[in-house]
Amino acid sequence: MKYASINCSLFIENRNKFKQSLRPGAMAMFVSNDILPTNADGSMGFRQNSDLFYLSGIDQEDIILLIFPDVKDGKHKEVLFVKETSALIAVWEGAKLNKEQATRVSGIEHVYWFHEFEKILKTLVFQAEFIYLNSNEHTRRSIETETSEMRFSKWMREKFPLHKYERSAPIMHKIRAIKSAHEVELIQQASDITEKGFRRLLKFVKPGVWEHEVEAELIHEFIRNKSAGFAYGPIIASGLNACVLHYVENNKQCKEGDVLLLDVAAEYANYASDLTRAIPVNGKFTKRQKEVYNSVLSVFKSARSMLSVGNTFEKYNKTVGELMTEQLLKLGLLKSEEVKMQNADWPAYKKYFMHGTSHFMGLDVHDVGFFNEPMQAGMVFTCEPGIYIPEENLGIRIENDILITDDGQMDFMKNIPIEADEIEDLMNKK
Ligand SMILES: [Mn+2]
Repeated sequence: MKYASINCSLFIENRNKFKQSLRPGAMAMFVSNDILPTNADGSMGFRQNSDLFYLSGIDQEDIILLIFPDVKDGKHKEVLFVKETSALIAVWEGAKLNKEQATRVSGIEHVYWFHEFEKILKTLVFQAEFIYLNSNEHTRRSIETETSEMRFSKWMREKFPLHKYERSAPIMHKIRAIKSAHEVELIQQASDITEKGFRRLLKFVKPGVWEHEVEAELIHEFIRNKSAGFAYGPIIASGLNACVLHYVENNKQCKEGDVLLLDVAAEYANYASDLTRAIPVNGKFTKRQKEVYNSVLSVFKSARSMLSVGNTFEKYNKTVGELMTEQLLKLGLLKSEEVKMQNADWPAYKKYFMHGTSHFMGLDVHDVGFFNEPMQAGMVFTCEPGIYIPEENLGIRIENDILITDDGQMDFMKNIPIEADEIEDLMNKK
């Protein structure tokens, strides 16, 4: 891991939040993600299961976390199973955590080797009335392969078919949606690394550079600042490419007169940040580009101020849509007739702004949380309106990450240049 070690009080606190929602007599288990194979003896990079990381801080494979608050022996209230490290593993892969280190990272006293799991489980499981297992309940998940969670869940149900099984995911979604001060700090660190990358680009981008060269500048800046890399697949889209919402090829040349859309951000300690900016390739927006830019910026600023305690997504999305409609009328992209005749289920503005304005953000860039509940202090959302005009080779989106506080909101990206003039000035500074 490249990040500085995290105080285990974060994970102790997180486990306490989780335990409060368990039914009496319940045992819960969480497993680490698999390392997925590619070809021959290759594998994909490891990314920890976000819930397991949230509850333990352990960032390696072959881990099981067992939580059993009402256990009779008192000693096994929290147990961690970690992959047994050895001299051989140390030589080939680098040492894995030993038991003492696993305790230091997680704050969990009782640590066993992974291969001892079944033996210990058998001594505990028949005391448990309920067994909580985890699964990915993200509404936009798309999973073709059997995850370690699904495999584990099958195995448990086969071995212990008469227990009552419960889902951990709804509890995880509820507690992870509210970020603690410690998590806010980590997200701020990710955002600050993103800022460094963006400022580096302002000096780098000019007509003739390639989108992939821009990507290379960013990854260099991110990794040298102890990020593991991009928090999500970077979108570096010049001109018309910006109108492809999930453009990830990043292989075209940036041309004189184009606007370059950058949806690029660093992760830090598994926490995401999520930034979008649009900059003029030659350092100066045309009058029209600036008009569109300022329209998006004005919607962004109003939308950001509406991310506040008690607001609902239904109201928020409706108001953002109205603000966007106003701007599109002003830009001559919509006609008032069209707006009057519009279908309430697919309002006219959707032609130019077809995606949502906000999503939860945290350990996952599209983090877990419930959109049908009112906004609460501690929630972190992106704010990302955009206008896409393929006939003008122009797509502009502006996105910052916002923490809802008791008395308003805090913008993690308040230091990242956002005004058109400031961006132009920085691009033209020698
Ligand atoms: Mn986003």
